[in-house]
Amino acid sequence: MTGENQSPQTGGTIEQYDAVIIGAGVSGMYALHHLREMGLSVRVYDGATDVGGTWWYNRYPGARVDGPGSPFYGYTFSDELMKEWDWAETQSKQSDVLEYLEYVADRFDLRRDIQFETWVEDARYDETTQRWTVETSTGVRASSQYLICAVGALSTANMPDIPGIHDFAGETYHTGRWPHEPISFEGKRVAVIGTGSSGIQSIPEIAKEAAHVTVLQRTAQYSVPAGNRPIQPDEMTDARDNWESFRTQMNVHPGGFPFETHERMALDDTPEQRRERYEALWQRGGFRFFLDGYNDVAMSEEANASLADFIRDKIRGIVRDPETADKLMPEFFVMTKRPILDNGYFETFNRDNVTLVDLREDPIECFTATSVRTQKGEHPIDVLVLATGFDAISGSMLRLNPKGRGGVSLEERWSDRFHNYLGLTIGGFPNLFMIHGPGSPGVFYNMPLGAERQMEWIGNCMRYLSDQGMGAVEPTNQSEEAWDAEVSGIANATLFPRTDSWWTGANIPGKPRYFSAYLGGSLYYHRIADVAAKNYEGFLLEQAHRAGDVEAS
Ligand code: N01
Repeated sequence: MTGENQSPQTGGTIEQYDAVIIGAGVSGMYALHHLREMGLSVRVYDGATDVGGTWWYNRYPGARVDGPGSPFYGYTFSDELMKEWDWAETQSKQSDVLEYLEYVADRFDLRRDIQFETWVEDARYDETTQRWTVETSTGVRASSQYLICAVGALSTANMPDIPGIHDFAGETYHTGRWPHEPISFEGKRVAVIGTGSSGIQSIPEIAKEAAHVTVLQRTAQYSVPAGNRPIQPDEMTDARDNWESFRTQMNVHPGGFPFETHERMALDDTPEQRRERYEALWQRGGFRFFLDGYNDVAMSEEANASLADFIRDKIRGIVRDPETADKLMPEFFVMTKRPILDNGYFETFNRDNVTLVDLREDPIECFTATSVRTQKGEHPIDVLVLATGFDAISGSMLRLNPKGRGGVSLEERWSDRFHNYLGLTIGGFPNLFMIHGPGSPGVFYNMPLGAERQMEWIGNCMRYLSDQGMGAVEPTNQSEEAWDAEVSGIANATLFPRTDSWWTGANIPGKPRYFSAYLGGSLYYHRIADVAAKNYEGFLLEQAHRAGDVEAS
């Protein structure tokens, strides 16, 4: 169904679609392709000028894939796409990933159904029509039976509220909102706040150019060498020739990658064996340092300590000044903040033009027009880089703040907890689906593959509703509670919830603090398939008020 109607309230026109998708990043692009293939009319809105989402925004120096990388960070839905695209490096740089996504947009003619530079300002559900109405920044209004929120798990920038920060008269950039024109650090004094992935990727690059870099660190981090290297032509050939088998492996692997799994436990090995194993993995580098080590590191304090000690020793071995090395010692359970991959981060502290300030012993007091003032001194700066992360996982849903049944806002519904079922749906918000939202594996899974698999489930659910003559679907409170217990039960068996991190929401003041991601890996996809096989167990289905809303093929 597609077309235009008059709005009964305002008299303005409302475009009519089967589905509206918010976000044209990795998830939204696939959602569009998939729903179009189903024969639905679809419109995508995105505030950016082009596709890419997180890869469009995060252009800071040194931005690269910082998980298990290419050629398996990408879409799997098209064999042709896999055959056509050559990845250059294992840890693809931001511009390469963006180029890939632009190619996908061209290849599947996605842009014709995407309206860019259009921010969705409001989304409301109408119980009588069983449809969503969205209002946008350009004045365009649209009505659709389904609302797909592909708003990104790491999209809403966290702007720190530090006294005087707005008085700072120099240049200020957030890594997640990096300008599109080149930024020169030549001859400038730069302060970087934040030592998560974005800070740790960007600091070595900025230090190569700037006159001086002051790193303002609140929490020292574990980071391992990214091990980035060119992908050899025979590796691409192998990936293509064996694509079917790789894809099968990806679908069963807990993180969505074609790697062997193992049952090895750190506490079964001697300290010498453990060191040997860690050393070999360190030399290879990359995210598999964490995946291929031992299975009990995220569960047992003792196993965790063996890995943490190994990395701390590595830092001591790299950083020449012992006082600086001390400040760089991480103290939390390794892996319970997002593991970080770097390209010479610790080595950067051996440069003459880099100073580390440990904010735990020397906190920021304020910014002035020309400096950042800490308790122990003043640091004159020309540029401030905020690598302060995101209101992650739930933040972009809350920024959208859709209004569901009875006009209840998501902000109200999620005031205490991110209530959801299967990480896909929210009670009181019929026909709204999330991709990579709370309650799903999200950032703990290969994100393009996860988006494809969630979207396939959503498409099947829509098809089921249409076949059954149903107009709306939403979860019951009981199914949300049971899902919450399942998600928390899995997380609480690990060390993850015991550390303050963006995974637990602890980086955002006032945010409900708990671990909301599903840590059961590929088990998740069995769980959601099982619910579908049981005729959408745990959901309330409502008869269509009006026939023919969806004509799924
Ligand atoms: O954000 P973060 P990020 N005063 O939240 C500090 C993904 N990613 O953008 O740890 C002082 O990890 C904060 O300190 P603390 C990746 O999954 C992907 O770096 O809260 N400091 C922390 O050091 C990653 O994990 C890619 O004590 C303040 C830092 O800022 C996720 O995005 C690239 C502060 C924030 O670290 C987020 O990474 C980059 C304050 N007021 C990131 N507020 C690619 O794949 C915050 N901090 C390309």
